[in-house]
Amino acid sequence: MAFTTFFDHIPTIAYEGVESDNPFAFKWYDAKAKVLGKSMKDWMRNSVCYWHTFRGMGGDPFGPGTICRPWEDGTDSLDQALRRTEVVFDFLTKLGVEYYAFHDRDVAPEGGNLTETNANLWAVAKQLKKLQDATGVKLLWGTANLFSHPRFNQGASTSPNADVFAYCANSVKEAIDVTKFLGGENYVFWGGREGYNSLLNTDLGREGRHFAAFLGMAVDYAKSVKFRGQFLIEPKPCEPTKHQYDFDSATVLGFLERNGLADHFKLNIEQNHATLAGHDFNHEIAFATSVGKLGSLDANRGDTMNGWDTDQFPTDFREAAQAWLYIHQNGGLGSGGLNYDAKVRRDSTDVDDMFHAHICGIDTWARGLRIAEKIIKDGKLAKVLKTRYASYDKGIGAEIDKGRTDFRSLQAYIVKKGEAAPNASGRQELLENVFNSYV
Ligand code: XUL
Ligand code: CO
Repeated sequence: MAFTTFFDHIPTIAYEGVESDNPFAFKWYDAKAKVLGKSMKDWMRNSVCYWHTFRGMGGDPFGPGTICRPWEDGTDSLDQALRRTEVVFDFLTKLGVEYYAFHDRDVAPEGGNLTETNANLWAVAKQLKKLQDATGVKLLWGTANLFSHPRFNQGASTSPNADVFAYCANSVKEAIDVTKFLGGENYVFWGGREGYNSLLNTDLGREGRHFAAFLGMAVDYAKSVKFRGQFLIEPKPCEPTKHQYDFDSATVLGFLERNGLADHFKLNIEQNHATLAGHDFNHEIAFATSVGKLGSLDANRGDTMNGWDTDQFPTDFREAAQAWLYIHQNGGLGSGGLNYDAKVRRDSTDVDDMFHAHICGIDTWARGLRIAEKIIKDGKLAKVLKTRYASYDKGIGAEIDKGRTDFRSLQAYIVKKGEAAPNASGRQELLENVFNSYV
C-alpha cells in the first residue's frame, strides 16, 4: 500500500532474469537467491541515500537545479520535509531495498535557532520511525552534515573557531541520538571540511588534536547512551577542501591508531573517493579487509576523465566482482551495506530515472557477486595466491612468520646459502586471463 501516488505508474521492481527486457526489473539481483551460502539480499544490504536521490535537484557549479520533483513545493520547510518522507518510503518499498541512509540536514531543515533546529530533526525522526515500522525498511546509517552551511567554511571540528567545534558537538550528539532512536546500524563521519586550503593559515598540529578530541568525545557519548551502532569514517582525499585529513584508508587508520581511537571505528569506503586518492576502489577494500576494518561501502563510480567526485551509479560489474572476493574474505559487510551514494545526471529529469539508476547499481553489484561466486568456488585464483607465498609455510619462512628469527639468525641462514632462491614468475597476465574467463 503506497502512501502517495507519485510512483503509481511504475511496477514493483522484481527479479526477471537476464532474458527480460523490462526496464523496471532486475536482471541479476534476485533477493532470495542463495549465493555462497547466503541470500543475495543478505550479502548486499542495499541502501538508498537520501541526499542525492531526494535532495539533489541537479545543480552544479555552472548552473542551478534542473530537476523538478512533483512532490516538492520549492521550500525547505518542516512541512515539506515531513511530506517528503512518505515519498521516500514509497520509493524504497517499490525498489525493494531494505535500507536507507541520511544526514540530519537531508531530512530536516535548520530552524531559526539551534533549539528549533534540534526540534525539527526530532519531528521528522518520529515520522521516519512510523514509516520504518510500517514498511520494515531500516536505517543503515545516520550522519550529521557538517559541511554545507557557511559556518563550516573553515572546518567543522577542525575550524579555528571554537564555537563551530561546539556547534558540531551538538549536531553529532543529536544525530547519534536520532540514529539510535531509529535503530540505525552504523554512524558515519565524513569530514568534508576537515582539511585545509592553505598551509599559510593552518596549524596542522592543532587541527589534528581537535579532530582527535572530537572523535574521542563522540565515542564517549555513544558509550554513555548505549548506542550500539558501528562508527565508520569515510575517507576522501580532497573536494571540497584542497587536502582532507581523512585522505584514504591507510591515513585514517594511522590517525586513529596514533590517537588511541582505532578500536572504535571501521571504514566506509567509496569508489569515487578511492580513485580521487589515486587508488583503485579494490585497493581500498582489500587494504581495509587486510586490517579487519572493512565496515561499509558507498557504491558509486567516478569518471576516469574527470578529477572530481561525479557520484555516478555503478556500472562496472568486473570491479564489483573483485570487490566481492575481499568482502567474502571479510565474512560479508557486517553491519554495513552497499549504499548507493550516487546521483542521476542533471539531464535525467524524470522520476523513472531514479529507478533506472538504482536498478543499474544493484544489478551491477549482483552480477559481480555471481561472478565472484564462480571465482571462489573454482578456487584457482586463491590457490595461486597461496602458492606464491609458500616459502613462508615451511623452513626459514615459517620461522620468520612465527617470530622466531632476528637479523643475526637470518644473516647466518642466508650467508650459508650464499644467494636467495630464484623468484617464480608473478604470472599477472595469466591471472588476468583466468579472471576474464569467469566474467
Ligand atoms: C561526499 C560523500 C558524503 C558522505 C556522507 O563525497 O560521499 O555524501 O557519504 O557524508
Ligand atoms: Co559517500
